[in-house]
Amino acid sequence: MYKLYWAAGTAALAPQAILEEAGAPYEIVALDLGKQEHRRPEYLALNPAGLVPTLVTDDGQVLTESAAITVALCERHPDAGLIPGAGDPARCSFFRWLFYLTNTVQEAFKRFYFPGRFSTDPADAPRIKERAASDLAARWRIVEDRLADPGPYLLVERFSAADIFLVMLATWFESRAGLFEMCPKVGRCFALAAERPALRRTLEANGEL
Ligand SMILES: N[C@@H](CCC(=O)N[C@@H](CS)C(=O)NCC(=O)O)C(=O)O
Repeated sequence: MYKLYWAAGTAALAPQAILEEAGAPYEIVALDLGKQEHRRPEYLALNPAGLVPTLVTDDGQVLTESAAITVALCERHPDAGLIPGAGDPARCSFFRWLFYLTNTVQEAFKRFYFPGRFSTDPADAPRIKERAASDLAARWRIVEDRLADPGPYLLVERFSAADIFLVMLATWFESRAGLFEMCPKVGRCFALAAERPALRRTLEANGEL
C-alpha cells in the first residue's frame, strides 16, 4: 500500500489523481501545514526540503518532487495509460510539457504566493508578486497555444498525466474563471479531465470542485 503525505490544495493533488486513475491502494497521511507538520523531524527525515508531497511506495522507496512522483507512478502502473512508453514519439512531448509545467509555471506560482521568500528585503515583496503575476499570465498563454494546436490535451488526442499536472496547477490560479477566460483551451482541457471519475474524486477530496 502506498503512503502519500498530503495536504489539500497542494502539489500532492497530481500524485493522488494518478493513484486514483491507476486504482492503486493508498493511504493518505494528512499534514497540517498551518501547524508546520511538514517541518517536523520525522517528516524532514523523508523529505529534507520539508515540502508536500512525499510518496512512500509499497516496497519502501521514498519519493519526493511531484513531477518525479508523477512519472514514477505512471511507470509503475502502465495499464493506466498515463505516459507514452519508451520508444513512443509522444514520450518526448510528454516530458517537455510536464517539465515546462513544473519548472516554469509552478515556479512562478511560488513567487506569486510567497514573494517574501525571494528577497532579504520585505519591501520587495509587492514587486516580486507583480512580476510573478505577469510571468504566470505569459507562461499559461504558452500552454494555451499548445492546447489550441489542436488539443484538446497536451498530447493532442491523448489524455496523459501531463494534463493531470495542468489541472493541479490550474486549481492554484487566484481566479479559475479568470484563467479560463484568458486561456479557454486550458478551461476545455480542465473540463474534459474533470469528467474522469478518478480526477473528479481527487478534485473533490481537495475541495476543488
Ligand atoms: N517542487 C516541489 C514543490 C513542493 C511544494 O512547494 N509544496 C508546497 C505545497 S504545494 C509546500 O509544501 N509548501 C510548504 C512550505 O513551503 O512551507 C514539488 O513539486 O513537489
